[in-house]
Amino acid sequence: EKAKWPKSTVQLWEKLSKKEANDIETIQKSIVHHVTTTLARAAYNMDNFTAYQAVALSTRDRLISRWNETQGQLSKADPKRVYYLSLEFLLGRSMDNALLNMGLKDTYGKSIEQLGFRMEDVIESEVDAALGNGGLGRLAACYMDSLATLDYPAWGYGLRYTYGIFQQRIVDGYQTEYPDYWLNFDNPWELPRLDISIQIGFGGHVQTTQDEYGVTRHNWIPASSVQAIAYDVPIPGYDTGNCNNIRLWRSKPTRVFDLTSFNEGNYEKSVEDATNAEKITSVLYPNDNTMAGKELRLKQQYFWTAASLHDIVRRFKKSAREWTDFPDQVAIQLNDTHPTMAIVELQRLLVDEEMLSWDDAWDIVTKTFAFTNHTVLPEAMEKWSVPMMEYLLPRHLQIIFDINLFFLQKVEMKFPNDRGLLNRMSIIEEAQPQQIRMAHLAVVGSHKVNGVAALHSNLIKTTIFKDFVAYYGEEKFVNRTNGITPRRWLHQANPQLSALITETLGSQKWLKELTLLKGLNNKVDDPEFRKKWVAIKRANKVRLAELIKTRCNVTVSPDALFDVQVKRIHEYKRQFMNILYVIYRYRFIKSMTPSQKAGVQPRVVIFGGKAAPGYYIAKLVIKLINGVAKVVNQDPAVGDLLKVVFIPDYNVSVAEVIVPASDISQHISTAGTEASGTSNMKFVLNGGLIIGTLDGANIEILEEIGEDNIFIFGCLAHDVEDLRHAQRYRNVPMNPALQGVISAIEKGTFEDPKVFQPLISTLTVGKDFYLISYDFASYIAANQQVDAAYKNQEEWIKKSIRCTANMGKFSSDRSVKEYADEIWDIKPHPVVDEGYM
Ligand code: GPW
Repeated sequence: EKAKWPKSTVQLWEKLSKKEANDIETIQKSIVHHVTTTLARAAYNMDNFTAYQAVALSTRDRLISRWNETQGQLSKADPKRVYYLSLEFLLGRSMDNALLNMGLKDTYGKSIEQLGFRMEDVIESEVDAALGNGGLGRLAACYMDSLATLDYPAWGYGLRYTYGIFQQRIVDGYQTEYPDYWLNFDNPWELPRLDISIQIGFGGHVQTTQDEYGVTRHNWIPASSVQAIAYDVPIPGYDTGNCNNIRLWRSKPTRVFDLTSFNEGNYEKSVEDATNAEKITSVLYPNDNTMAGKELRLKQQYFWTAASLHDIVRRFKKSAREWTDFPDQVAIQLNDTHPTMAIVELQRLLVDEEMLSWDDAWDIVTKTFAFTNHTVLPEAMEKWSVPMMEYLLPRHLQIIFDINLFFLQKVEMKFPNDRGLLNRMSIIEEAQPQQIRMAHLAVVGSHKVNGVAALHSNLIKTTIFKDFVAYYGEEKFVNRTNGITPRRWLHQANPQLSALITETLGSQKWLKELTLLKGLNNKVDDPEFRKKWVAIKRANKVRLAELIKTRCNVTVSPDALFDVQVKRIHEYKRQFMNILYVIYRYRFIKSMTPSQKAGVQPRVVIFGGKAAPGYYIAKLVIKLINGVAKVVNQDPAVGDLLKVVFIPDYNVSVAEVIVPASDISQHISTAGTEASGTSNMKFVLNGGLIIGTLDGANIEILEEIGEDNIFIFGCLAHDVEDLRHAQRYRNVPMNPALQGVISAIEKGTFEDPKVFQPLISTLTVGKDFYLISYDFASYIAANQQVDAAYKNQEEWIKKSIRCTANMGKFSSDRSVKEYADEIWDIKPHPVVDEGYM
């Protein structure tokens, strides 16, 4: 204990734990030190990857020192904190981001250049941390960046998967999946906390007893248990000493509990049990916007929420406070329904272990949790079968039934004798077997429920949560439009544009106050500025063209219009409609005379994205895109007028190359299906125009940048139900242009047409649920407007500048502030630089 030490010892520690300086010489020393000792390499026997490892370790030292300082000061002050529970944190690479946020990139760049390495090459050696599927996981990462930058006391909690999202390779046009064993080389961006271990139970039975006051007590006796081990990922804020934490749990076998098999003399069985324990955090489920219902996934969810809650409760208990103070110290945000078991686990801890009354406990629980919904798609709604829950978590099942009973009793009081209503609102769905509706449980257990864009937040109030709005009132249901961090998605991904903006606005303040970008509106009429602007876009397109050459072996001209659709492959996102239009365009070009061709705007159509491994139709869309690409790219009648590429293995670091290079990107989901979208924000922030439907955040982007700077088409969310009804029950003929395209596929223009029959059937037998035929005419028209607008380059550049200038609203700093002020009720807590490591 420090307090017992003689003064001289304390002084010695203080002297030796002064922070390292950040001059070139000190940094070079630290890099070489890591090369020769930590990595045990000879100084001259080095490649880019070794250089990366050494720079990463040196960067990590500085991160840890900030982490210690921040967390030490927070422990003392003990302000209210927010805990962001997310099954996914899609961080991508860390080094570039950490150096930029800490303001050390230039110094490190110079340091390693003198040592014989180029920063770009060293950065490229890092593998992505891909612990997420898509938008939901990347949103969590952007929010962590903003929370740290704004000095909010915030921790993320998640799982440390051994395998992240699979790697995608294209073989014969088909997606094939390979395991993403990202921890092959040590991960320098995590701090293993092997001392922090929490025991998590599964299965068993519930013991019911009467205590000395005659009160019924429930005691869960699990049949087996596993250990949760903490791995901490430091998240440095930009331009602040603050450094937050994401705690990821890894499952390990317990040494104390699972001795049954061993004691029965069954050694092999006990080793098998141990291996099963490790399985819990072995793999990220690769489904986006769909629910698979696998038992191991429920195990993951409980393992993670129970470990996180134990940790949170332990931290709370360090200070002598009343349980009623818990919601004044702790806010927990549920990122979708995945962590909903945390509601049940906290109620169990408070009632069974802390001996609070049910009502007192429930009051604390509902004041603590808030819930973000990210979709209205029925196939994504999480439901767990009652028998599975009973088998894995018997006490939790009892609690869920009690929560439901007390809730429905209150509903009955407010709306008597409405059996249909109780049926609809029940947490338990009366199916065979019964199902637990996690979204209902999340709503009932939270004090606030939010959607992720204005349209979406309104939609959930009129569809999936309609009855709940009638019961709780409007105030519980709020909107928090998503945002993205401008640090990664402009400053880091587009350094040249970032530099031009800083030069133009006179400082870097815009990176923390994104609405300052409005200042660029004055520059629209400055031809010199426009020249610089377009030169940067072109340089970014050259870089993307190089990536396309390497990955797809297709040569594309940076002078063509770059048209991009990168996102998870899903029917509702309508990549199918995009490639059908490409076929239309291809056939149109082929029908032209040479003089007509001279008037065609050359386009490169760029696709990227993963399909869930079990999503057959989505995988056929990838196959079709590659089939079309193969034919179009080698057709001399088309030449450079049209190229089609599918960039394999789309991920965060590939997005950082694609986003700054886009002229137009596609956000074309059927209205009402894309809750928000966040890549739309990334593209527009980088001066890329978008073509999109009136869906998700597209609507708010339109409001901010103005209708002259965006290409909108398609039906309204409000009309979708009627249009689907017509598709189903009346014989609506297919759009004739689309009919022509389908015939071309069926004639075998792109390989064996039999392959694509199931895909085509979604339009016919499947009654075109996503309304591709209905929207096709306006989609063609919008694409013609894009071509026409691009012809007028000076006007196009003006639109591009206006895009960037008016995107201030979509900073995740704004989103996070809105959560902090009205949902979490937390305040910034800036760290004081005391100069110690
Ligand atoms: F189904 N989103 C996602 F709601 O990326 F859980 N994965 C998912 O599994 C779900 C949603 C879920 C996305 C939405 O599709 C997208 O519109 C939104 O911008 C993003 O979450 C962040 O809110």
